[in-house]
Order: sequence, then structure tokens, then C-alpha cells
Amino acid sequence: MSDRSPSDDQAFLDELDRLEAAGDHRGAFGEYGATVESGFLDQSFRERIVLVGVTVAGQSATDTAESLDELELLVDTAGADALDRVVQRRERPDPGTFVGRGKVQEIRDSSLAIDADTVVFDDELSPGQQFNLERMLERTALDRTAVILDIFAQHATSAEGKAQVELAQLRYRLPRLRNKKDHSQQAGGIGTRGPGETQLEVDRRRVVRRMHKLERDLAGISARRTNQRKARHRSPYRTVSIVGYTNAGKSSLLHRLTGADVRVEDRLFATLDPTTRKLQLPGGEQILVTDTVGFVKKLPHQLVEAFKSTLEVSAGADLLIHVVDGSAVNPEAHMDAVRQVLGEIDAEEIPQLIVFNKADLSPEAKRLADHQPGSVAVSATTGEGIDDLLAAIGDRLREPTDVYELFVPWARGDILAAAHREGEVLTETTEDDGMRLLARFEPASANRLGDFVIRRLED
Ligand SMILES: Nc1nc2c(ncn2[C@@H]2O[C@H](COP(=O)(O)OP(=O)(O)OP(=O)(O)O)[C@@H](O)[C@H]2O)c(=O)[nH]1
Ligand SMILES: [Mg+2]
Repeated sequence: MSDRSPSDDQAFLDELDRLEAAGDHRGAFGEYGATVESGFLDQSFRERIVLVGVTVAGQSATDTAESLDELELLVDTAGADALDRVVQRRERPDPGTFVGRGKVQEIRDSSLAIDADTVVFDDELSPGQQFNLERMLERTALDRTAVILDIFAQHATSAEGKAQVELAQLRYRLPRLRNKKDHSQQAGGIGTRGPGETQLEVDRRRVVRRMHKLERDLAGISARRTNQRKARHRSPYRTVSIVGYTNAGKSSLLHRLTGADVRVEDRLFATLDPTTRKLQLPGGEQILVTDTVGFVKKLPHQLVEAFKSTLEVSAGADLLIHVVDGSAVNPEAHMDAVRQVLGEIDAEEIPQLIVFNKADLSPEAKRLADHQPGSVAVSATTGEGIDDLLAAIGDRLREPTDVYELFVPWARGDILAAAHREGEVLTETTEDDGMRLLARFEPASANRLGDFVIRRLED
């Protein structure tokens, strides 16, 4: 049992071999067709799981219970059954074993009693803690991060999504690779090894090489997307991004607003790839609305890093529609978690329109909206409140305008055209090198034309 993880490593390294071999012969993203499939939980049957949470200083037992409720949902979504819970109150986690030694024994007893294969801890375990726990528990010890990574791996469908998830998995795996006791099974062994290099070092280098390749490919996609975004910014469309906690109803809302055929499911992280649709506001303006990946408490930083290129869509929006499940047990905690991730992707400055969804399920949605100025209560399911939401989106996008002075060189006919399209041009003066304009713009347009803005005129 305690050597299960090294053998998992072996399956994982075999998979890596296959991917590396395939990589040179397939088209652009062909090699991600089957991303590293050895997830952390065994998918061949529903694993039996014990959950473990620690209430540290400054937290209440209720915080821990709510967090474990969520972990139970995550485990279920990942395809396993949480059958028991063990909690402990501690000043801080034990550096060696996360919980105290006596508690480890208790967890082992619980696992034996319900015949659990795996123990899942509610916080990220250090590689050392994970190793010690597996040895003492004589079974697999995983953490919340591994469970979320498994869900993402199962739900990724696009080439980009798969590459992002694989990169996150490798970042998580790298420090956790272990020395195998038996090197003889290792194909290609001695010959491929540098002088004095252990098998572990060889394995690590291969993982790093694969990570670098994924990073390069993703940087390419990100650059392409930036170009597309620039092209879009020259178009008349304002962009709105739907963000929020997982399962809040973001995809349902995009469907309700635009009729988009997107995946709506009562499970966590149903959406990983962004979907953008055009929407006509009651005033006649057309805007672009994007639905994207949901957030969760303790969202693994490996995933935030790996999903940067997807999350950049939100960071570049004119407005964020922050969807909150108004029927959730603790919507404020969800909002805090979302704000934290928005901070990590530099999107906290973008104006937010808060939408309390699922008003049909709970009167809380309306009560919350009444207490939060500028927010709206809706039901994506029944359509209730959607007209108010559309009006609010229009209002928030129609911010007050200012007058700017611009200088546009002759070579940039595209910018002149954009100035006329997006703003109201008041005067045009012909000069030797280009055109000087006075024009009225909304702040977002002025930002987009920022390179050509000389100054903003005071009222
Ligand atoms: N009763 C009710 N259920 C809703 C409403 N909006 C969404 N749901 C349900 O909530 C669940 C999640 O909806 P999604 O639209 O997939 O949520 P999401 O925010 O896109 O979730 P992820 O993509 O997984 O992060 C589904 O079962 C929906 O049917 C609503 O207004 N009322
Ligand atoms: Mg969704």
C-alpha cells in the first residue's frame, strides 16, 4: 500500500513516454488528444474516501464543516464517495503529518472500519506530509488540490483546456515524484542517464521538459488570443465577462441571455472553455458576452497559473457580471473566493455588476440584492429579473463620456475609423504627419485608443 504512489508514478511516466513519442508526429495539438490520464483518484471504480479537515486558529467548526461539505461535492464530482469525516482543531497544521500523530491513528482506524482506499485532506499537503501520511495510513493520501485537478482533467475538452490541465497536473506532480525502489523495470535506464544521475533526477528532467513544451504552446495560444482581442477592440463591441463561483449558474445565464447552447450541469466545473456570444441590449447596442470557468475556495494556484490565458478573457472585459448563487448556504464566502481569484488575475479593478441568481429557489437572492446597491436578483431558469439585468448592463456600460485630444499618424487609418465608430468626433485638424482630433469617448474606448491620446480635456 505505501508503495502505491511510486507505482502510480510509473503509470504516469509510461503515459509521458507515450505522449513524448506521439508529440513529434502529430499536428498542432494532436498530442494532447489524450492528456496524462493517470489522474489521482482511480477511475475504474468508485473509490471509498475518508475526508479530513483541520480547524486552525481564527476559524470556527462551522467553517470546517462547510468546507468539508464542499470537498464532499468535489469528491463526488471526481467520481468517488466520501463515507466518513475526521476533524481536528489545531493552532496550525502539523508540519510533518498535517494532523497530530494520534489523529493519524484515528484516521487509519476509520479507514479500516469503512474499508476506505484513500484519505482526502481539505488543504494542500506538502510533498513531505503526503509521503509521511501514506506511510502511516498505509493508503493513498490526497488533498483538495488533487481532487480539483482530477475534475478539471475529466472535463477538459478543447486542446487548450487539456494542455492547461496537464501543465497544472505536472506542476503538482513534479515535487511529489519519488525514488523508485526497483529501477530494473525502468526502460531505457542506464544508457539515457548522465554520470551520477539518479533515476529520480532523470524523471524530474523529463517532466520539466514536458512542462516547458506545454508552456511554449500555451504562450502561443495566448499571443493569438491577444491579437484576436486587439482586433475585437477595433470592433464596435463592448465585452462583458460572466464570472463567479462554480455552479452559480453562469452558463445558464449566458443561455438565458443569448440562447447559447452551452453545457449546464448540476456539477462543479462543468465549464472549462470560454464561450462568447453576441447580445443585443434593449437600447439596440450589441455587446459580446463570455461565459468562463468557475472559481472555488482554495482554487489551486497551479490551475490559476495554467489557466491564465483563459482567465485573461475576463481581465480584458469592459464589465464583469459576477453571478452569485443566491440559494447557497454562505454566498458571502463564495463572493470572497471569487474576489480573491479576480485579484490574482489582475481583474479586480474591472467594474462588477453583482447578480444574485436562483431567485426561484430561495427568497435570499432578493434579500441579498436589496442589501447590495446596484445588484440585481434573477432566475436564469424562469427568466425572472432578466429585464432588470439587461437594463443594468446597459447602464453600467453607458458610463459618462469625456473629451480627449488625439493625434493619429496618416498610416493609422484604422484608428481614425475606430475613433469615428466608437466616439463622437468634435473637430479634425489636418497636420503634416497626421490628423489631430477632439473627440468624446467613454473611458473604455479612450483606454483602447490610449496610444494615440495626447490628453483628456478638463470640463
Ligand atoms: N433553480 C435554479 N437552478 C438554476 C438556476 N441557474 C442555474 N441553475 C442550475 O444550477 C446548476 C449549475 O448551473 P450552470 O449554469 O452549469 O452553472 P455554472 O456557474 O456555469 O457552473 P460551472 O460551469 O460548473 O462553474 C444547473 O443544475 C442549473 O440547472 C436558477 O436560476 N434556478
Ligand atoms: Mg458553466
